[in-house]
Amino acid sequence: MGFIKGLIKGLKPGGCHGGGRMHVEGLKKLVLVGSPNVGKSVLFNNLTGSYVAVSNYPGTTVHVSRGRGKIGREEFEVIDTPGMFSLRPITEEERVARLILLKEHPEVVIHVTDARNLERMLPLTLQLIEAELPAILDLNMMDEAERIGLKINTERLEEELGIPVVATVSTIGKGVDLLKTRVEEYVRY
Ligand SMILES: Nc1nc2c(ncn2[C@@H]2O[C@H](COP(=O)(O)OP(=O)(O)OP(=O)(O)O)[C@@H](O)[C@H]2O)c(=O)[nH]1
Ligand SMILES: [Mg+2]
Repeated sequence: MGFIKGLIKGLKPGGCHGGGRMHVEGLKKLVLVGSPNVGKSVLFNNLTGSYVAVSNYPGTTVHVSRGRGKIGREEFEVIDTPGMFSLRPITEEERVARLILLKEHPEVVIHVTDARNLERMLPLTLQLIEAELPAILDLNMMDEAERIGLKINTERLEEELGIPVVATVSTIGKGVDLLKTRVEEYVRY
């Protein structure tokens, strides 16, 4: 997957479509990415307070939500991106999600997945790692996964991937505190 590094090198920072003008001054950025319908927006609402802005990404009709959320002692700008399957964009939504990842220099990228379909979702996790983005894997919808008898060994997955892996049920906030702790650790080291 060396092509991803090629993509990054080919992108000049701070170009005309960059998120530069949308920066909330001084705040580190936490970006949520993942396939459509996996719970990114529910998690976004869990992580952010009441101040949320929804705007079109410059030059597109794609909506991006930005909010602020405190994790540990630090406040982050939390960004909810449109659903993406791959860092190689096909749709406009994927193009926007990729631009946010590559141009806004997030401190943390949470890859939100549907734990029931992990196999289908792991390729994007691998692409994020390959692109050297600071990724955390969120196995969301664990309630549904457990209901159909799925068991996932998160420690083993962490070892194999070399990134933090956390299980959540975003709709009831389960696992979200642990996810925040992992973000805190990630940013600190
Ligand atoms: N059972 C269960 N449902 C969840 C969980 N997280 C999210 N959902 C539901 O899944 C659906 C999709 O959630 P969203 O947060 O809108 O998903 P999204 O990833 O933002 O989707 P897009 O914006 O289309 O990319 C909603 O009906 C949520 O209530 C979870 O952990 N468990
Ligand atoms: Mg959403």
